Formats: sequence, C-alpha cells, structure tokens
Amino acid sequence: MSSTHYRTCNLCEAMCGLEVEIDGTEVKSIRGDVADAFSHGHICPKATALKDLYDDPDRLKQPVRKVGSGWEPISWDEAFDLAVGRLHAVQEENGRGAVGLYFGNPNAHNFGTLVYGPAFFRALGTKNRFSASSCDQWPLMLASYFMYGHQLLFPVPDVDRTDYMMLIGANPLASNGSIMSAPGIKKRLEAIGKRGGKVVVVDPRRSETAQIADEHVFIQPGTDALFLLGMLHEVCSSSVDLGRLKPHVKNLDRLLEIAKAYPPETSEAITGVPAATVKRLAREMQSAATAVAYGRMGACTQEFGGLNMWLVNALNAVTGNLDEPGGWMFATPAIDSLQKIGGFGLGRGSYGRWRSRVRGLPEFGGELPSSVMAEEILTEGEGQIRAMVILAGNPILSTPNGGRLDEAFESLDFTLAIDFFINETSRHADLILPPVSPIQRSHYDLALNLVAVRNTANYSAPPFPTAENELDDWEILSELTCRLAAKRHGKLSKEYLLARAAQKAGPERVLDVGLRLGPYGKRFSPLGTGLSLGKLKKEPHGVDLGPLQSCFPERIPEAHGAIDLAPELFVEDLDRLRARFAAEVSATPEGKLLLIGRRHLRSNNSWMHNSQRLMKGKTRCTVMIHPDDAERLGVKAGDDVTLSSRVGEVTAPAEITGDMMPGVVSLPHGFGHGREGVQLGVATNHPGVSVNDLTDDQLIDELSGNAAFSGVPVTVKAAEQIAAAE
Ligand SMILES: Nc1nc2c(c(=O)[nH]1)N[C@H]1C(S)=C(S)[C@@H](COP(=O)(O)OP(=O)(O)OC[C@H]3O[C@@H](n4cnc5c(=O)[nH]c(N)nc54)[C@H](O)[C@@H]3O)O[C@H]1N2
Ligand SMILES: Nc1nc2c(c(=O)[nH]1)N[C@H]1C(S)=C(S)[C@@H](COP(=O)(O)OP(=O)(O)OC[C@H]3O[C@@H](n4cnc5c(=O)[nH]c(N)nc54)[C@H](O)[C@@H]3O)O[C@H]1N2
Ligand code: SF4
Ligand SMILES: [Mo]
Repeated sequence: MSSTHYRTCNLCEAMCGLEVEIDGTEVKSIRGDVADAFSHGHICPKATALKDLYDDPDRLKQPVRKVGSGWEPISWDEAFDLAVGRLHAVQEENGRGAVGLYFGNPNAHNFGTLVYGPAFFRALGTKNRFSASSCDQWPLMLASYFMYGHQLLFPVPDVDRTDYMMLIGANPLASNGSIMSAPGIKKRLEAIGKRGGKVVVVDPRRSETAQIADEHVFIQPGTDALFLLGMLHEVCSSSVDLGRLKPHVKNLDRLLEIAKAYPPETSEAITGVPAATVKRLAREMQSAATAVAYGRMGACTQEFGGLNMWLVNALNAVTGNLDEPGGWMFATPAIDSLQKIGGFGLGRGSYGRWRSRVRGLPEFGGELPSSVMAEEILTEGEGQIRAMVILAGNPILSTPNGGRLDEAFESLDFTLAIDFFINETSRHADLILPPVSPIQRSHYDLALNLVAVRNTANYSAPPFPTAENELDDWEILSELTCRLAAKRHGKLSKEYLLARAAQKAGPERVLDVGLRLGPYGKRFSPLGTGLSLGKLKKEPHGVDLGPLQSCFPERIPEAHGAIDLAPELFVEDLDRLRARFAAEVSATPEGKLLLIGRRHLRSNNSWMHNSQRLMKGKTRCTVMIHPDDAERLGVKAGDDVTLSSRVGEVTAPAEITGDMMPGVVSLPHGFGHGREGVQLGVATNHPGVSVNDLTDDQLIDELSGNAAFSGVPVTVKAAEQIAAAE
C-alpha cells in the first residue's frame, strides 16, 4: 500500500517541498508539494531524479576497498578500522598536516554532516582543509567577515519586495538561485516587472535569466570591479543615503575618495559597458524606491571576486538599501548558526592564521584555497599531504586544473572517499564509505535558511527505516571520530567518551535544541506556540516565519563594531586591479578568447549525470561561441573545436550563438566522465569534457584565494584544422 511522504529537496538551494509516493521502500513518484510553506508546489526537473538516484544500480550500498584495479565489498567494521588505521598511521609518521580534507557542496544540504563534520575535523587536526567554497562564494564570505564582522552574515536580495534588481554574474533561471534560496525564482523575478519595477542582468552571455530581464548588459569577463567602481562613482558624486545605518558605519570618507577616482569613462573600453549605460543604471538604482545589486558565481569566481563582493555591498549601502526591505538583507533562520548558545555556535571566521606551505596563501575560516591542493600533494618536503579524505566532493571535476589534481591523487599513500559513487575523484580512493541516498534520510536546511529570501522552517523525517547495513553520513563521521579517538587516546579518554556521547545523541537532538533556543523558539513562548523539533514534525509542509527582517546593527558581532564600508585589505587590493588593467585597453590577451562557464537546469554540478531522465536530449557540453568568432575561426555549428589554455586542452562541439559576447566562449562545468575507472553507466555515455582541465590553479583572486574560473584565456581552433595541420 502506498503512502504520501513530504520532504524538502536537497539538490539545490531552492529548498522545494516535495510530495513523494512511497510503497514500502519503493519510491513510486515525486511531485511538487502545493501546500509547502515556501515553494507552494514549485519544482524543477531534478526533483524527480531523486528517485533515479535512489534506484541507481551504480550507487554503492556497502563499503568497497580497492584491490588491484578492481573493488571488493567489505563490512563496515572492517572499513572503519582500515580507514582509521591508515589515517592514523600517515599522521603518526608525517604529522597531522599529512592528511588533507576536502568538503564538497552536498554537505551544505546535509545537516548530519554539518553537525558531525566539525568533530571529525578536530579529531584529524589538519590545517590542510579545503572545500568547494573556495571555488564559489569565498569572496562574498570574506567581504561579510571584514565589513560586517561575521563570515556567515550572508546578504540576500529581497527579491519579493524590491523595485529594482541588478543581477551580476548570476543565472538563477538555470541555477534556481544561489545565496538566494528562492523556489520559483522565475515568477519572483517576473513579479518585479509586474509591480512596475525593473530587472537588469550584467553578464557576458545573454543567459536564460537575461532573456526574461528588462535589460541585459554585456560585460567583459573579469572586469566587474571596474564596472562597479563606475556605478559607485556615479552614485557617490550625486548623493549618498545611508539611511538609519549612518551612525553604524565607518570609512565612508575613504569609500567616497575611492569612488571619485573611477569615472565610468575610464573603464568603458575595458569592461565593454558604455559610460552612458553605467550612468543611467546608477541613476535608476538610486532613484528606485527600493533596489538591490546582487553579485554571485560569475562575479565571485574571477580574478577580482573579492573586490566585486565588497563593491556590491558598498553599492547597496550607499543607495540606502543595506538591511532594508526590498534591498540587500539578512535572513533570520529558525536555527541561527550565528547565535552563541552556551558558548557554542559557529565562529565569526578568521583570516591568515596560517598559510599554505608551497604558495603561502592565507587560510580563511580554517581552510586553504582548493587551488593549492595539487601542489600541496605533489611538492615534496616536510608538511606534504600524503593522504586525502574526500567528503561529498568531486574536486577532480570541480576545482581548477583537474588534470594536475588527477596526477596528484595518483601519488597519494591513502585516499578515503565518503561518497556513494565511483566517480572521477573516488576512483582514486583506496576505500569508499557510501552513505544512504539523500531521499532516505531526515532533512533540515541548517545552512540554506541563512540565505533564504523568506524565513521558513521545515523538517523532513526519513520516509522509511533504513536497512541494518546502511549508514547515513553523520553515522559514518561519528564512528570515524570515535575510533580515531580510541586509537589515539584510548577508550577511557575524555575524547573517546565525548565522541560516543555525541554519537548517541544524534543530530536531531541538536536540531531540537537549536529550534527551541532560536529566534522563534519555544523558550520565547513557553505556552507552546514556539518552535521545537516536535512542533515541526507536526507540520509536514513547513512553517512560514515571514519576510526578511532588518537586523542591523543588532546582528553585527560586538567585537567587530561598526559596518566597515572600506576595509583596508580590500582597499589595498585596488592596486592589483590598477596594475592588471594599466597597460591593457582590452581584458583579452592577443589571439585569445576568454572562457566562462554555465549551468543547465538539468545538471547539478558534476554528480547528477547518471540519471537518464536528466541526460536525454541534445548534448549539453558544447562550446558556445559568437557567430563572428566562429566565422573568423572557420568553425561551423556542431564542428568540434579545441580549446587550449596554459594547463590543458579539450575538444567539444561548437554551438554558435549571438547570445555570447564576441571574444568570449562558454563551456559548462561538471562533465568529463570519460576518465578511466569511472563506474557511472549513464554518465559515461554522455561523457563530455571537463572545463576544469582548462581552468588554471594559478589563476585565482589573490585577495580571497578563490578560484578564478571566469575569464581564462584560451586559444580556440577548429579541431579539423588542427588535425589537417598535423
Ligand atoms: N569551472 C567551474 N568549476 C566549478 C564551478 C563552475 O561554475 N565552473 N562551480 C563550483 C561550485 S559553485 C561548486 S559548489 C563546486 C562543487 O564542487 P564539489 O562539491 O567538489 O562537486 P560536486 O559535483 O557537487 O560533487 C559532489 C560529490 O558528492 C557526492 N554526494 C552527493 N550527495 C552526497 C551525500 O549526501 N553524501 C555524500 N557523502 N556524498 C554525496 C556526489 O556523488 C559527488 O561525488 O564546483 C565548483 N567548480
Ligand atoms: N541546475 C543547476 N543548479 C545549480 C547548480 C548546478 O550545477 N546546476 N549548482 C548550484 C551551485 S553549487 C551554485 S554555487 C549555484 C550558482 O548559481 P549562479 O550564481 O546563478 O551561477 P551560474 O548559473 O553559474 O551563473 C553565473 C553567470 O555568471 C556569468 N558570468 C561568467 N563570468 C562572468 C563575469 O566575469 N562577469 C559577470 N558579470 N558574469 C559572468 C555566466 O555567464 C552565468 O550566466 O547554482 C546552484 N544551482
Ligand atoms: S529547484 Fe532545486 S530544490 Fe527545487 S526541485 Fe529543483 S533541484 Fe530541487
Ligand atoms: Mo556552489
């Protein structure tokens, strides 16, 4: 007999409510939950692929150990002993830093790993920690850390109430929004126009979002900082309105001084955005009743990502839109990770407490940039990484210069992957520990509610009990932590006993305490209206907690003081910007085109390509190129073109489109499944090539250490011509 189960989709940031038909342990169907407090029935095609993921015959259900060139299933007990034995041995011999750790994107959608990850990291005690964040939103977090005093004070565009929204380097129609959890974003953006407002997209490609916007502005990849300085110049030279936050900011004078130096006329030849357009956009933003400039992936993952994120924040502040309805706001989640509860709570962040061994790049928030991973593995000497733990990540396809990382992983003494697939990265592992499929576990969005456009709370219970032999990520992590503690300190040690006690408590306990003590919690309404886990369990469609609320200055950590409109570190980075564009009128080196990426609604980074339902149709791993460039290079639609960069070369079919800015080519990330040893039946039939075999580990935003995926100079040639010449 089938039953209906309600849960939140874990695949992207939109947190859509799902209605899942279950029969025993069989998933029959997945639809949008029209009663969901946040998504009201919206879903995208990926939601139904959660069933494919659950049913996937390639998904591992038991630990496997590498034997020769194959794999052998082993018991959990053996697997845990093997993992802990090897990690401990490597660290005993070479020091704690000899084990590196990479934390991938799906962890942001998994409260079990968010709760149990930190104890495992502490137990490993390595300073060689990496994550997908340094290939993503580090610049934004760095700006929040230095401007507002907390790396997790993520500003969110108040899309539902704004009159004017400028999207810089974001394509929510494909991504469904990022650092902007907003299910049904298309409707939300369209509603801005319907209430008399305007949407502007600044992007080197006329993206899906640009196509529904009121205006699209082409920009040369990697030059957004100059565009934003031009905007700031225009706004600041007429009037600055800090509104009620005026007494709580510092360094406004410094910001004004900087803005003065960048009239848009001085940068139009570099950015490709005419000065007259910048002036008009600045006037529009300034005169709109409410407005927000929102910068995301495309603006973060470039050489000046840090500057961009500072300038976006500053622009919102000087137009009076910081922390105001319709502007650049902050969520107040039901479990507030910023809140200190009895001394616990996530730290404000840190910067530069240590540096990477080889390149000397600073730590941020306890992590080093993923771009240094390969060199830290390959460069011999004291402190070299000899073993890696990969937790829900696929860095071979998702970090720059994946080819070099491939080589690096080959050289390791031991690799542990916590993943349910044998993919491009985990094929290097000596041992893979597979968690249950996401649809099988309980779910609460601990991280994404911090970046949502509306405050809601929703808990999903597991749809059916998991089988005896199946473990969730948090169980894997906590068992590793316990056994590591036992090995190092013995079974009577404080470390071991605490780890066992934490394991016994389970992550739901943390949810309950977090909800009760949170801003809508039971402790504020003892008569029972406040939130607790028990209360949320009775609300399968979640609860609505209302629109975003202004929260400054209260939410700024006391230790930080005022909002810093021009932090020193960022101001100093302007020298690098000046030097970079001093000699060049064009951002593009002679004879090259600039490479950017793109997302597709039916992809999810590198790991949902094993669903037939999502992969059917035309090949998506194409090189988008402007007709003028194609003609000049003698490339016709569908021809194979070869792109080469400093680090590598890939060949993919051309897709000629006037949606590209001339001089710019685009290739999506997350493909490249043709590597030997990948065991993904569907994905390997649609292998594509990896854009990160072209992106460069040496090309980073030097301020934040974030990878610079946008604006990589590449040579483009028709593959046929290369073959003929050889
Ligand atoms: N060129 C270029 N590169 C990019 C980007 C780009 O736009 N362009 N985008 C970047 C961004 S924004 C990101 S976030 C990163 C993503 O980078 P990663 O996080 O490294 O990569 P994913 O593709 O998300 O891979 C996730 C892995 O986790 C596994 N997995 C999925 N769910 C679970 C789970 O519940 N538990 C466990 N244990 N494993 C799970 C999957 O099988 C897969 O192996 O890529 C970055 N790389
Ligand atoms: N379907 C799907 N959804 C996803 C993901 C996925 O892989 N597939 N990944 C998820 C993840 S991890 C993330 S972080 C989010 C990201 O979500 P978004 O931040 O919306 O990122 P993208 O969709 O990559 O859009 C980035 C845009 O920036 C543009 N761009 C590139 N370079 C530049 C530049 O130099 N300047 C400017 N102004 N624009 C530039 C690109 O053309 C592109 O349109 O999406 C999430 N959602
Ligand atoms: S938009 Fe995102 S959260 Fe919603 S159904 Fe699609 S993948 Fe899931
Ligand atoms: Mo991301």
